[in-house]
Amino acid sequence: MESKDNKGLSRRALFSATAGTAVLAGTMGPAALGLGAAGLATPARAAGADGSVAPGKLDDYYGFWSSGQTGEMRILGIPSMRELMRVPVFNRCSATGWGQTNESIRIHQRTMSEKTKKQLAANGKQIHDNGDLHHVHMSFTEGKYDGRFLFMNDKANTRVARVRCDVMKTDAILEIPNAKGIHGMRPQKWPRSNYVFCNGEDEAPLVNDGSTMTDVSTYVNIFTAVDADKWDVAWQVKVSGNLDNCEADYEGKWAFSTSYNSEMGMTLEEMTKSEMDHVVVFNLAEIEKAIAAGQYEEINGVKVLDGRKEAKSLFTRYIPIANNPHGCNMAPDKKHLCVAGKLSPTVTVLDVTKFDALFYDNAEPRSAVVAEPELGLGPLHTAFDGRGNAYTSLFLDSQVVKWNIEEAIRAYAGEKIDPIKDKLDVQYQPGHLKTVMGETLDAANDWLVCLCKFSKDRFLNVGPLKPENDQLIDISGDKMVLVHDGPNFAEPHDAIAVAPSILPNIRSVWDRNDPLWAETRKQADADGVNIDEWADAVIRDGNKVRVYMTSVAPSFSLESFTVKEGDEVTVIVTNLDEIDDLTHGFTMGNHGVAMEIGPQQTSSVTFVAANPGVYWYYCQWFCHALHMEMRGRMFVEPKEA
Ligand code: K7E
Ligand code: CUA
Ligand code: CA
Repeated sequence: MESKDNKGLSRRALFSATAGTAVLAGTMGPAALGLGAAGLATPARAAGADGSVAPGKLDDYYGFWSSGQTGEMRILGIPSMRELMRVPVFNRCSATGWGQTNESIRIHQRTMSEKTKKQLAANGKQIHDNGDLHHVHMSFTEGKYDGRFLFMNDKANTRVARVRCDVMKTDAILEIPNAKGIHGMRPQKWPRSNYVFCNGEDEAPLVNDGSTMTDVSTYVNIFTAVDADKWDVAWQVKVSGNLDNCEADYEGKWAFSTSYNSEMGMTLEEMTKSEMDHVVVFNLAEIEKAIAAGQYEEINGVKVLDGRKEAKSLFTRYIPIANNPHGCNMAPDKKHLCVAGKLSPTVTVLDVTKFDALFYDNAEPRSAVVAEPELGLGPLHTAFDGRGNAYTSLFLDSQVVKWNIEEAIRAYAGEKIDPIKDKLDVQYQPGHLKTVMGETLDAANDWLVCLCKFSKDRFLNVGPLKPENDQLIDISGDKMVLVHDGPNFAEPHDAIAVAPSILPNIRSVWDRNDPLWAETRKQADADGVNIDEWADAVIRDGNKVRVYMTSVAPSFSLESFTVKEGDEVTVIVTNLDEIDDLTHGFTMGNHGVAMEIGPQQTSSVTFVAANPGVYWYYCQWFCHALHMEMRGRMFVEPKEA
């Protein structure tokens, strides 16, 4: 192993000369702007009246966007709506190697079931590299965002994931057993996010072994509570009907889910047959009591309770709601749950302080309804400001309607009063909408983002597949004012907006001992390679070869290495640069291999070298004036005949 340090030479020789090379070298990151890791405190309001943010100015808020069927999380600035970062989660990322590096594959596989492994292996794959990421929510402490984690669901492959806010990288994925199609997902709000609640949307036989499709009486839907710290399933509850969106309260007593298929129908006609569907209320204390007392059935290693109607348990109550309801959103008044009707023009307001009576006094389920304003066609989701107002998206009317919760309650009680304050046309057909911090006790009164499923005519035509449209609405005054259109690729599904003061500890450089590559480090230790300094090593272990190299701009510590045809090659790269934004990459030419190595990060990737010859590897993240020269050769020797 040789040891050298070319850091001083390269930086003096190539960075100091002109500002031009500094830009090329990527030093115009946060460091150059005078913002260290702790430099992102709440800025003085940056935006102009129209939401514009001048060049060089920072946004007032972080926006965390789910991307639907793209499977990643995105970070936008609010109000500029500039896209700041993409965080791969359930997708395969060409730039970062997410879904290909050993570190990311371990995260994918840690909770993978044998069935999934078999399915993947049959298709020559190690992981699911697609996902349908509908919802992203931050962890809470006492009803407020705490800046620790972001949680998100994968409807496509029945998973949830966790992103660590200090580095904005996915650090855990959980495949949920028994349930099918995780859709609604919410972290607990009080006392903190000990649980992440997950709705299984799709009905299936609980023992899904191919014995029947037609006997629908064997079909069940499952509500799951994930232990957010241990990243395991805490418990599950079987329910009647399916589960769509979910929400948590501000007292730590309840979780709620909407169901559009109380009919347990298998066709569209059957699923929309009833006038009424329902909201399920989950009683957390009763569920935890039964789990602690061992009154559960164990299915696929998970503790499962029966909360179906016929079980007449204290785990659940079913509140009838018209008609194929969708969003359920808890107001920051800690008291009111707003359930959007979708096929009904109403939002049903439930007073959660009346829920004890449903469980313990046999109260009529609809006795918890305190308002049901008629708002317009296709209500999907509701957001809140800090002044008692609610904002509901109307999918069919293509509008946002602003209404006052207290006035809706008074109107329901018989007073002649119109709770609707304003309606605004949006373009077009909105799904989710979010106010700043609006799903917390810190709900703000400045901006609303409305995530429209269609952008019809708002942008240049780009072919049969069109962008969708995130619209920014100023809600500071009495009237809502549309200030910005933001085209977005599939799909601006849901979003949250978070003040930078919640996230003071975002790192700019990795900790060398980050747990994300602990296993890789263990292997390096076993191989006697010190990956914390300029080093290289080629370790042969049968037909497995581990190639260690470090990098300092603009060099890899290995200019070439040799393996044999058919070897399984693992390349482990450690980026020793300590400078903000100095990310290197490793791409192996003609091998479908590429990964990101951030400053002080270790990444590794494994592939089989199937064809003899010379192959160049190179750094694919622009890092230096000599970035193009940051490359080396792999020689694959032919197998001896
Ligand atoms: Cu409304 Cu998947 Cu959030 Cu769609 S759910 S809109
Ligand atoms: Cu290192 Cu580009
Ligand atoms: Ca229905």
